[in-house]
Amino acid sequence: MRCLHEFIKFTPMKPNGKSSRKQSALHEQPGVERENPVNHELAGQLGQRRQLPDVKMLVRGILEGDRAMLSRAITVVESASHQHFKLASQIVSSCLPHAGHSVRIGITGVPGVGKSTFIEALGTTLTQSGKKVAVLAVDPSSTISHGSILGDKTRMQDLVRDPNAYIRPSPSGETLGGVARKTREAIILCEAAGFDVILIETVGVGQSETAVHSMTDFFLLLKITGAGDELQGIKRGIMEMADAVVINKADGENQKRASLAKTEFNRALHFFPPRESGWQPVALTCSSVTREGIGEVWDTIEKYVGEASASDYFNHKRSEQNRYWMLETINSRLTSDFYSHPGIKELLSRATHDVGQGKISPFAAAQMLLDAYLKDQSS
Ligand SMILES: Nc1nc2c(ncn2[C@@H]2O[C@H](COP(=O)(O)OP(=O)(O)O)[C@@H](O)[C@H]2O)c(=O)[nH]1
Ligand SMILES: [Mg+2]
Repeated sequence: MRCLHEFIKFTPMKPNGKSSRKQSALHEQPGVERENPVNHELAGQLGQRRQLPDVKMLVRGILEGDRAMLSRAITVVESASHQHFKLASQIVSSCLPHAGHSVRIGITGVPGVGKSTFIEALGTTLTQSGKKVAVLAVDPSSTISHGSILGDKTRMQDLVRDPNAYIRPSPSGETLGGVARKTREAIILCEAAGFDVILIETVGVGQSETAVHSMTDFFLLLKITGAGDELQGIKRGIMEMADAVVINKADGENQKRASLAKTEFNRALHFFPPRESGWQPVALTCSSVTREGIGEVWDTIEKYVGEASASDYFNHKRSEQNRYWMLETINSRLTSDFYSHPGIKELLSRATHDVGQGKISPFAAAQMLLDAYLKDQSS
């Protein structure tokens, strides 16, 4: 195989002297313990079982609704290990024919708006009516905090103990693309395990809302009332994605303001172009504490599902999402392959410097890097 350097005239960078781990003021002192961005709980679960789990056994367990098996399978799906990659793909493929029979609901809103409390309220309302509810999360910020938005399970005390509910925190130590793909696969496994409603919580960080929107049937934006300027500061894109805006904490003294905000949102939602689905997004109020209005939120979701199923938009949207995720997977795989290529890493660092210095145009540099990569792939 020919080396990348043969294709590009860049002089290779001087190798860094590996042995020169000089002590300097900047050098990290020994004894400082860094938190590892690996989900210890999951790593532990996998570590305890040196042997790879049996796909047939896991799939059988999932189809029987065995949560322990479901958890183990999701752990495999979330694993970054190469060994598990093939296994994960086999599990997902085996579950796929049994998946799809749920309502997938995305829930977004700024931290503190009451997402977890709302999920507890909606989730328990649903399980009381005999539904099986799974709660998943897409939280790119957990990469930084090493935690998870669902770490606050204290807000979901009833749901955590509910035999008809399953709560899975967001995989940590991952990019948004990684988290999103894994969550999408977890949805399939939960559906195969017989969950009727999948609630996916996310915070408005980066592109996480777009990612969750592209894997759900119904997208719900949670809001609280402020100083009467509720519409200010909301990203237009989020309003365009929302199938419902739910003003939470409509209790006590807040009730009146919440109802005013509802009117304001309903008016604003009418100004957006009609949806492909034909659905007119609505604003509602609720209190996740007193649970007033929670039933109406569910009625709205059911109404949407009924209308979208009747017009076949429901299936159409899911097919579109599948296509999107296929392309997204290709894009992310190609991008990560390109950037993690050892030869490219070195050339890229050189090119970045030269482009910065104006020695070469950005387009010419990009072209050279891509040519080098593609030539290396075909040789
Ligand atoms: N009064 C009132 N407080 C609420 C309501 N929903 C959530 N909260 C409170 O708001 C705070 C943040 O809630 P949490 O569910 O953790 O928000 P998240 O960060 O969006 O998940 C907590 O103190 C909750 O008790 C509600 O409907 N009414
Ligand atoms: Mg929360």
